[in-house]
Amino acid sequence: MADTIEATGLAIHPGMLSPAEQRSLLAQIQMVMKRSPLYRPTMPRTGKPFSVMMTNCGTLGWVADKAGYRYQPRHPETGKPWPPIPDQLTALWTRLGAPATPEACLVNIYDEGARLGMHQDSDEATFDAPVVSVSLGDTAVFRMGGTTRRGPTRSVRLSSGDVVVFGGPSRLMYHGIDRVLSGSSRLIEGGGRINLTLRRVTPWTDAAAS
Ligand code: MD3
Ligand code: FE
Repeated sequence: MADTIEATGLAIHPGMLSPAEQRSLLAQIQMVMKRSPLYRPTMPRTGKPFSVMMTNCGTLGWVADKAGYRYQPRHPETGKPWPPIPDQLTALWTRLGAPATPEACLVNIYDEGARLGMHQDSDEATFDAPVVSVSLGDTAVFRMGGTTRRGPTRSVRLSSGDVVVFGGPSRLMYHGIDRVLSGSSRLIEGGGRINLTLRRVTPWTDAAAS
């Protein structure tokens, strides 16, 4: 059962993944990163580099470069298709009641000092499915606001094994990562944090029930 379920459609599941599940998921993601190397995205127009490194798995991956933000089926540097989403993550998506199957899994890598400014996720062609976030490694200070850029925000710590479902109105809330607490987890050799976000990018069709 989720620790926090709100009218906003947000559900926080602290420690949903056991240490063994975290280790097996980390091994799967390390294989993804071998096939699909991390790259450093840049801000549209300015070309300013992100402090977060990224890659993806799934049929579509989110990329950022001088031309803009978009989803595409291939890695921007290798030109190869993204590897498939590990079964453990697809099973988690289904277990959480999310629809159809996830199309994109964005892998965000935070080293000491990396952060992610407040933003809204709005590059998808549907907002009807939730975004599912899985945290591995060092604890992050996550900031969330409302559905407009201004207004009150609150801060929540996301630790290794925590799973958050952003559905309903919370799907369009502003959010960011203020900082990562280095040395807070021993999961990842050498430290750091990995965040996985599972998403639908395009609408799906429910199979008709007779
Ligand atoms: C709320 N990632 O990839 S996870 C992102 O920890 C992103 O790497 C952060 O924001 C990270 O876009 C935050 C929590 C999260 C992810 C996606 C969301 C919250 C969200 C999408 C919609 C609403
Ligand atoms: Fe986001």
